[in-house]
Amino acid sequence: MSAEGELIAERIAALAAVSARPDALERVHLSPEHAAVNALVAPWFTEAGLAVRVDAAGNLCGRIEGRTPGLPALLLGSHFDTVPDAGRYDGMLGVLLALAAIRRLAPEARRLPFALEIVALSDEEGTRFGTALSGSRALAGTFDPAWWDVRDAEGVSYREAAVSFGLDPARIAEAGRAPHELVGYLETHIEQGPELLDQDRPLGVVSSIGAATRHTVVVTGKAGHAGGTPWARRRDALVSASEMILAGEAIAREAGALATVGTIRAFPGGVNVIPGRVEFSLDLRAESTALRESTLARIASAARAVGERRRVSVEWRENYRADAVVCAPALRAAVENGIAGATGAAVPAPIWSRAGHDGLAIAAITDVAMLFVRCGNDGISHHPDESVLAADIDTALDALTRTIETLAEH
Ligand code: HGY
Ligand code: MN
Ligand code: MN
Ligand code: MN
Repeated sequence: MSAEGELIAERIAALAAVSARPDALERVHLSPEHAAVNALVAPWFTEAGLAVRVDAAGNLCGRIEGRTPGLPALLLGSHFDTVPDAGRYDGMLGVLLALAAIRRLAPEARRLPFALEIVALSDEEGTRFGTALSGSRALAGTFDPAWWDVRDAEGVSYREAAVSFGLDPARIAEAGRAPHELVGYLETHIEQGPELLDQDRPLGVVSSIGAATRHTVVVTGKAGHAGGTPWARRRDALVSASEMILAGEAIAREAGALATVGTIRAFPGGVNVIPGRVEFSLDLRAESTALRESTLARIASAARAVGERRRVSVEWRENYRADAVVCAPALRAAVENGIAGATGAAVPAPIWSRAGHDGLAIAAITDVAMLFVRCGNDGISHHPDESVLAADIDTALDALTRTIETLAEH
């Protein structure tokens, strides 16, 4: 592993140590850990030659000028926040690879036809408030003001968290970037799946970032005594929800989409009480927006049919929606050139990203592209066993640097 690779590994360990929990990696938007990570990394940005700032949304930003001051920037980066019990590479590796590439190119930045910017985005996951991509949405100028009043599990509102983080909610628009300020957004990210591992490839190019939607589904029946209520009189919200969830999985499998129920809560929650109400989350993804929509409609129809048969009501609350984003051909070609140069091999067929990424939001203001890094450990992610191969970090840095140089030549 190169000295740069070693430094990235050390910095991954330092970032992973900043967690809200002693037993697992967990770092959420506008938390003390988010502030601690921004404070930890800002000197790394400065040391690489970047002018550093925290934007009005709490994103850590850096910029180094190109051949003349004020040129549009190639934006690099990824996110710092995590899911609960996270791995240590999702998001963080992309920020550190972008930083290492900029550090390599800084001495010759004066010949680049664009500025280089890096952004360490927060709230890509939406773990704390359910407001996924809010950091990149602020950068894209599409921040949803309704988010200010969303509360976390402790009852703290996004607005209160922002103020205690030192932000002024009234100035969120200042985080917005205009299209003419950017030449593109290039994110390096672990694949979060087994495709590259199965193909025995260290790196991959992304064709598109898949469409996704997240809902809270509320099933309402009638609570009652677990013994005294005869079968014919039961309106059991949990059994009904279970039937809906299984139907949804079957529909998604058949459609080639991906459906996940990550959380479920049953009320009132007594072991000898028939659940009168259930709330479960549904995360649905597909390669295209059309397939996501048609699959969602089929799942909703199946849930309605179960509700009618079991005499329970079904309410859908959408929390998040992102239409599929096709990576820009010119940026994608530069990534393919970077991969070919770094690996000395033909570039593997592009992969559509099953995972969502900040490019879904940033595509609103500029072209996006992604460089994928192979995951080890059967491709597992959003889990402490998430891993990458040490050699792949070096190869990814080489490919990312070459990608930027390819863009500089055109
Ligand atoms: O959920 C996702 O796909 C991403 O990891 N936030
Ligand atoms: Mn993630
Ligand atoms: Mn991620
Ligand atoms: Mn991402």
